Amino acid sequence: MNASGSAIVLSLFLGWCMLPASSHEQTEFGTIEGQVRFTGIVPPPKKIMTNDGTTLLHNDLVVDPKTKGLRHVVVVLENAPAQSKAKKEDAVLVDQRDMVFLPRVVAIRNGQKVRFENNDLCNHSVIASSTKSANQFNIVAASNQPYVHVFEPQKHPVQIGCSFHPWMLAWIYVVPHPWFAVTDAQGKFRIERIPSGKYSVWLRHADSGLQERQQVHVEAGKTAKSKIEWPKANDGQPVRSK
Ligand SMILES: [Cu+2]
Repeated sequence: MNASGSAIVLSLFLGWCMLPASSHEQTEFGTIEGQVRFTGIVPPPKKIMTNDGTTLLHNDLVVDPKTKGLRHVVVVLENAPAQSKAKKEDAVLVDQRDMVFLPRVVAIRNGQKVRFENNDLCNHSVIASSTKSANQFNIVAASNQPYVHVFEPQKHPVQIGCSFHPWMLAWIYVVPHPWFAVTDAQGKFRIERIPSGKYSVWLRHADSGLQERQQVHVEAGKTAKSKIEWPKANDGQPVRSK
């Protein structure tokens, strides 16, 4: 092969290397990322006396003091088309530990299992409250006896409680597609591989009742940015969503 032949081969090779890993995907999918901030005055935490005399501190609003990012906001593409049930994804753990549910807020896809564990030394129970009968149960959760449940999708979160300890609370959002996220400790979220289109994004914070809808245009290969600021907690009175 002469020098020009080598150059052509080399340029073809480089051209191939520089192609995006999946150019097809980049023409159809986009991303939404953003941050939810609570800029109002965060109320002081509630003191909860447990049965054995220890004190728990709880705040409905978990706000990062540096960024004011609000944790536990569930972000769902409200009008995205329903997808078939998730099959091989691992079960999501909702633990009962140190007299609280951990994590307090969970979002799962239709068909994804939830595994409830009790890692305390005392008995707990798990009460799932919902208007849908498939999402209702009430079981005693003894230590080291996990309970697995598959929830049906519903618009509002399933409320999880414990009959022995009224302060124990968690929320499970069951979404009929994979386009959702829960904000992290800085209030940030990111939803990837969204088919391009216009969406209504529903952001909800179950413990306070704070919520907002945003219209977002997802363009192929691009990242749409979403910024949310909530200046006050429902007239100063956090309200639990039903
Ligand atoms: Cu309990």
